[in-house]
Amino acid sequence: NPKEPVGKQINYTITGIEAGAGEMATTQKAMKAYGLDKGNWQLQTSSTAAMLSTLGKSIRYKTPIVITGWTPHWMFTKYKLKFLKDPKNIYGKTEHINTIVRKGLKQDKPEAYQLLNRFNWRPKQMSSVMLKVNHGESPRKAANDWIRENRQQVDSWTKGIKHVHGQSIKLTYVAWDSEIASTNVVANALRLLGYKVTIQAMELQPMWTSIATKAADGTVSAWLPNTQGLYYNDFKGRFDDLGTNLNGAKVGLAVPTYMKNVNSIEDLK
Ligand code: PBE
Repeated sequence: NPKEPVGKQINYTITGIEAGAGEMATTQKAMKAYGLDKGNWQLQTSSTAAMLSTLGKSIRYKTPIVITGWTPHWMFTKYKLKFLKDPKNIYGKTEHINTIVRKGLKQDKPEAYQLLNRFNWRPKQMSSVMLKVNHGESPRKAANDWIRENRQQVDSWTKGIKHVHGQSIKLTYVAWDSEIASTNVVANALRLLGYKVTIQAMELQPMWTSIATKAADGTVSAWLPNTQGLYYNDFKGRFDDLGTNLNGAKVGLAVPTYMKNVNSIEDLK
């Protein structure tokens, strides 16, 4: 019944993603801050794929839905979505994605370290790789195509770095579209230097652990300062932060634009 309050229409449910995602922790915090925890609101844990499929169905039938959204992601190009205003600034205005490597990498694999240190690109570029993968291209091929089309930029990452011959290196990531794109691009750039690269997808907590315990060499997947801030602080001192590889990411609750009366998280109460 479209005349009912939006909460009632959607069973007071925020459609979430994987339990371990940084955004899920931030959303729990937001629900407290906005008093949604005291009503009957709940954050539904599922998977990104399930969230996107539920979102797709809602859009098809123009029914209301509140999701944990983020960008860069094709959900914002494929669908007309808006982030809900967050006057208490729980999610932060923008996020950046950092490159995090294990202690000792600089000494052990200085060539890889240097490339990882230089790697950076822009949201539009990340989106273009994501879109190709979403249209069915293999991540490795989409990354290679992007590298071929952006040779100058990639050269600026590899310039002057000595080639290695089959040294191995391992990157870890979580299989979100953004991270599939960035990890494959960096993996292929490392391959240009002669590295034998392994990329391994895992959940977020094991990903941070893999760097801290030196089971992996690095990741380009750290959404900060808010989204994965908990992990960053927990593992502080057990990794090297090589700084930002992408600026202008954003995380927050999002709804389809046809939900005209819902513009702020406060409108959910
Ligand atoms: N995300 C997408 C991740 C980072 C990339 C926002 C779902 C998270 O840690 O929540």
